[in-house]
Amino acid sequence: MRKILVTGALGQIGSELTMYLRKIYGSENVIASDLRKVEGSKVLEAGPFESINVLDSQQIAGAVTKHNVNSIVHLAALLSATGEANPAMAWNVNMGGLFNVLEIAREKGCSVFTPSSIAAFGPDTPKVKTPQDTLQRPTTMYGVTKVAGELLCDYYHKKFGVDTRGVRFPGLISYETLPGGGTTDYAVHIYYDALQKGKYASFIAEGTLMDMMYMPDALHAIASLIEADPSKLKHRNAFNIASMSFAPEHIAAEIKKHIPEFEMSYDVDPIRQAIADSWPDSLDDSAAREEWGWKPEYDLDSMTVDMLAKLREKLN
Ligand code: NAD
Ligand code: AKB
Repeated sequence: MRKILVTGALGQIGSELTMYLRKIYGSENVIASDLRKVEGSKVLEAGPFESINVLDSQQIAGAVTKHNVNSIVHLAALLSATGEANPAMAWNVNMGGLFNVLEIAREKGCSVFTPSSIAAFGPDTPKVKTPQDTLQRPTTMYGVTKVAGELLCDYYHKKFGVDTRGVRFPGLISYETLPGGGTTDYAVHIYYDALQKGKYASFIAEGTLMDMMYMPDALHAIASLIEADPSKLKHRNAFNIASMSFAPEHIAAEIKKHIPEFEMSYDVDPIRQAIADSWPDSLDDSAAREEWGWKPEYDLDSMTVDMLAKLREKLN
């Protein structure tokens, strides 16, 4: 039986993934952990929780031993915009945390899943249908830590036999927990503002294509890859996965179909725009489809219907 420790479990992905994994493996078998506590979080109420700073390897090792953990889902990290505002901290948290997790996994025989990102690519990478194996020269500190993290995970697999796996997530869109300081956050904020204010000023410019994904597909991807047959995996860290690619005007037009009075304007943030401009427009996810059967369910149309319905319930 899998006993999973989730780091960064109160963030955008972790707050949903922890509950999703608890449904699959049982509440007592999925231990949530984070640096902070979020009042009223379902994650804290519905199962075990440990306060863990991933920069403190003893805290991680203590929880692994205490709960007989054999699988670590490592989510604690700083995202792109926060990382550009504080590059030294992004390096420390993203690389230091991952290194600690991998060392403990090696010592205690745990498997590790950790997400990479479309941020692992840079301006020199082919922009359209970005291949699985291609040039990776990112120009953000976040991207640098993601490429280095992919390499480090592959190293621990090849050198020490640690079962490391990961995906390159696009921007994730969800209604449960707000995103934590990324460049793709506009595609979440727009739904909140459409419902609450009837208008939204996008910090990303018209025409800027980026890959995006609805959270249910992201959760399904993680659960599928964790259980994928290792003999079928030619790649490990990390798989391109994709479901939709759009620019701000496309998501605005989709929202307008449901809220005709919705108006979008632009108030472009040069820092986040430069980050977005350095990332691919769309990824080629054929390796994930071939090696572990990746297949998304949602497109922009079906995601928008579901997001608006779920957010209406939440905000009322
Ligand atoms: P988030 O910012 O929403 O959550 C991160 C969590 O980590 C927070 O709850 C924070 O308190 C915690 N944390 C930060 N520093 C910590 C530390 N030192 N010790 C322990 N916990 C700490 O991030 P997220 O969106 O849930 O992202 C999780 C992972 O997925 C990250 O590796 C991120 O790069 C990756 N990812 C996310 C997206 C996305 O769109 N959300 C896309 C691509 C990749
Ligand atoms: C960010 O914008 O930083 C994240 C990501 C794509 O990694 N959402």
